[in-house]
Amino acid sequence: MRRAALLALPLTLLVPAAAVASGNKQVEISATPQPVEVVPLPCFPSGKLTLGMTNTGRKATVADMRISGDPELMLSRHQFSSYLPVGQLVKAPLEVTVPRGTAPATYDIRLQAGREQLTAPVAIRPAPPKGPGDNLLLGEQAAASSTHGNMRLCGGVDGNADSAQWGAGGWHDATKGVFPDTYGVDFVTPVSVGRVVLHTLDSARYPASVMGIRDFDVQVRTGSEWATVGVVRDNTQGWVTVSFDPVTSNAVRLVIQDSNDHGYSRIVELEAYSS
Ligand SMILES: [Ca+2]
Repeated sequence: MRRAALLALPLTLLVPAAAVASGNKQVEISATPQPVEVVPLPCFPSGKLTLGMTNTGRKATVADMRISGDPELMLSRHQFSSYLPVGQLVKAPLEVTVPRGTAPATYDIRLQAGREQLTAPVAIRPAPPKGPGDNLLLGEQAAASSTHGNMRLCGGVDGNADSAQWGAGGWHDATKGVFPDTYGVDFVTPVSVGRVVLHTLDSARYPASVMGIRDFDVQVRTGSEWATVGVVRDNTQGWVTVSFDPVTSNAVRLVIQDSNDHGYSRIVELEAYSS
């Protein structure tokens, strides 16, 4: 009888002991910023959240964070697992997107690691206006012939035209020394386009006359047919405006024929307007 009782005792202690460890907040979880803001456009820079786990216990551990959200939210990950040294914040990115047209509202992301829980709010903001005088390309789905691995396809339509932030806010192709390259936007519904503005790379270190786009054609698409509405050659400027008779188009693009270094086609920002 006594031996049986001794055997049973450690087994019954084991399960509560494991639960108590997480209940004692051995792992703290965090999410910044709060709220995270999301604009319901495919290339608009928004919805970037940083998740964190901190081991507040006395021993290193492995933790799993489960990530879920309201059904309107599309999350780039649903789990964050990591080895956690004592006292060290371990971070992971979470991207949140919502379908085009999602109405402004606040939704929730739920984070759970052990018994620790955190609710992070997501604020859906209005999409930027696309009326007369507004940049029709801002945040819309970009399309390119190729995109270099260090760059983002969306970098040329993210609203950031600052050449000093070229690495984070620009685009260039992946085919060094090979032209043409194309970059543009497919519209969800046809719009009238009469002016295109190119911001090519033009910084103190990388002036447009050395690294910028030199030769390019502006094309608009009607149905499935592309038409060239502007031609620029021997450009050395960072900011080039091409105006033409407005065309109701379902897409606009640059066909880049050469750059001043004959290497890459570098776009900091591409804009289009109705007139
Ligand atoms: Ca940009």
